[in-house]
Amino acid sequence: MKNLALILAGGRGTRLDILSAHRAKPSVPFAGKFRLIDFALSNCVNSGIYNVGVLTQYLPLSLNNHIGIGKPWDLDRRLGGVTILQPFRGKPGSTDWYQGTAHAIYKNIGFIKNKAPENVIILSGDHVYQMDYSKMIEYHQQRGADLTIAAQPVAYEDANRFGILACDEDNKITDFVEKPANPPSNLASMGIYVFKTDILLEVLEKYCSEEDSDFGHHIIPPMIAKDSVYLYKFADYWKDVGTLSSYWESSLELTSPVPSLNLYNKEWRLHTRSQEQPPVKFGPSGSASKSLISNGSIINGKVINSVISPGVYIEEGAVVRDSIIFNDTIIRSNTVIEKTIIDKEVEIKSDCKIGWGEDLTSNQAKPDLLSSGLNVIAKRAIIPAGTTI
Ligand code: ADQ
Ligand code: ADP
Repeated sequence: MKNLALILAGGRGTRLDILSAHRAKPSVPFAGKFRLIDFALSNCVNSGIYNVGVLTQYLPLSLNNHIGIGKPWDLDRRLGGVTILQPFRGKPGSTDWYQGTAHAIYKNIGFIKNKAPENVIILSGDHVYQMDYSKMIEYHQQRGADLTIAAQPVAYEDANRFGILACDEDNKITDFVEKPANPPSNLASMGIYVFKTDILLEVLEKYCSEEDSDFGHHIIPPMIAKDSVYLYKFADYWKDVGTLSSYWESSLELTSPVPSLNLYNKEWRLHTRSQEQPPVKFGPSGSASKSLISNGSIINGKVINSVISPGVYIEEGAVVRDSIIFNDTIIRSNTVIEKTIIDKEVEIKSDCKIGWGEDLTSNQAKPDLLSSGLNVIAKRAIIPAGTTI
């Protein structure tokens, strides 16, 4: 076999707050009918990589249900298949639990050896982008690289949440520092790695311990000194939706006339598991503008600049603006929702005003949670009639 993709889908997405409180971050819904991991899985099949392992750890139930045997992505073992790789025993803190990204791969050396690929491509399950991995692999092989890292410039103010690298004129990486407090540049690793398989196995054996081991801290820096590590520049749209505000912004960006991410590209389809649902239905006073509305929804109120998942019901007189609503949520009559993310199966009763309460924008105590000015309502919450939040 030529290439094996391993998708890291286990980290705890704490900065996505209550959206990832009961599900792993890669299974957080996105763009109405998709989940974050659909991007990595679809990129794999669209790049001709049909052998995929998904490494799970934290709250894998929702993710396991979603991936199943991989049929929506054509990964149902006709050409290869998707394998869900779980830690062997399930208690946080036990030695079987994956300790870090490299440790998670290290624990699956047997799986890699068994598949015997030429290259292993390591991906994150929570990034939003469309990328042809086959081009990166081709580049990696042309260079004869041991490791190739995809990278692109990020906003300077965000650079401290990424691995930052430097390279020579030949694109050989000369320096790498994981999440530096004072980033020397804004050229960020996308956390997408192509390894020559024998080198990967060698460095895992050498640098991984039973302690926390991850690529950014323990594998890449020593490799740069010794092995041939190359940079692959990726210029197209890519987002690590690490915070609630970046999640909200990248979701609503999809409602703009020509978004940077094209979900309608027939050459690069985004696949997902979805239920059969009837068409979207608008009542006599129902309307939607600049919005994504998913199947199975009934809109009797007004939706403006919002993303609506399948099965949402919005009653007459209700207004939803600049918001994201997940599956099967009900918004009762005359309720007004602004700048709010509402999880699944929530019911907001009549005459509520959500997003109208006290402005916590200036609260810096929990900057990721409160300074965004966003409201988030947890799965299955019921908000009583007349509430203002
Ligand atoms: P982060 O994304 O912050 O930075 P990390 O939290 O280690 O790095 O997670 C990488 C991915 O692996 C995430 O998708 C996470 O959910 C998953 N993951 C983490 N631990 C795991 C485990 N034990 N088992 C399975 N999956 C696990 C990384 C790089 C940076 C780079 C950014 C780009 O370390 O150098 O800049 O990605 O987003
Ligand atoms: P999400 O909110 O991300 O969509 P899901 O509904 O996909 O989450 O994930 C929860 C799934 O797990 C549901 O199919 C639910 O029926 C199932 N589930 C939840 N809790 C349990 C449980 N304790 N035992 C078995 N299945 C469960």
